[in-house]
Amino acid sequence: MPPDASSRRPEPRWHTAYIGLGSNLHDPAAQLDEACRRLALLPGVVLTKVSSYYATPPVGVRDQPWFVNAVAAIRTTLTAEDLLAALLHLEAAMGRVRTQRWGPRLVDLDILLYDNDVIHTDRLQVPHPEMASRGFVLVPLAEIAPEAYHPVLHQTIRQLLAQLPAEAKEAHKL
Ligand code: A4P
Ligand code: MG
Repeated sequence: MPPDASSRRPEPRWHTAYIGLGSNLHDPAAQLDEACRRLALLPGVVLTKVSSYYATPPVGVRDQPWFVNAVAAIRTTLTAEDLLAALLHLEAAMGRVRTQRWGPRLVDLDILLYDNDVIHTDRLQVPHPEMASRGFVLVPLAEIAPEAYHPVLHQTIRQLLAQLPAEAKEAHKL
């Protein structure tokens, strides 16, 4: 019997998300290569774009090596919560051990934007609360998605980057 419309599974909904990637230990650029490779293999995730890699001075804890940062654009059928769980799993699989907050890290994957959603739960805040003040996020994000929209500040990434003080924008393309 042919399946009628009512018995078909609903089509999965596709969402657009931007993931911030950072590393400052053990060949950071190679860590980002590996993180992107693994991101593209996640079920329900299509990696659509990756920015250039940028060398950036450490923000927060200053006494640590420079970072390499990038931003990836994905299309995904995962909910934001499931995407976070997948990213935390990916970080752990790559050997990240959480020590000091804002301290050195093998790989850090943050959900910057998820559609135009605003999410505040115990585990997840989207848009990422610090993104608008961070050149290491806005510079690579503006490279691949200048017209992406910040649903809390109601500005595009291009506008947010234009307002950032010059000293917060230091980022050198690798
Ligand atoms: N969490 C909440 N919202 C999110 C989100 N949107 N995306 C929760 C990802 N995670 C989110 O994260 C702690 C918890 O945050 C997660 O378990 C999740 O439930 P974490 O990665 O273990 O902690 P962390 O990274 O040490 O702290 P935090 O506050 O996330 O640090 P940031 O903001 O990631 O900053 N300087 C340069 N130049 N480049 C960098 O990449 N990164 C940091 C870390 C500091 N300085 C840097 C850089
Ligand atoms: Mg993080």
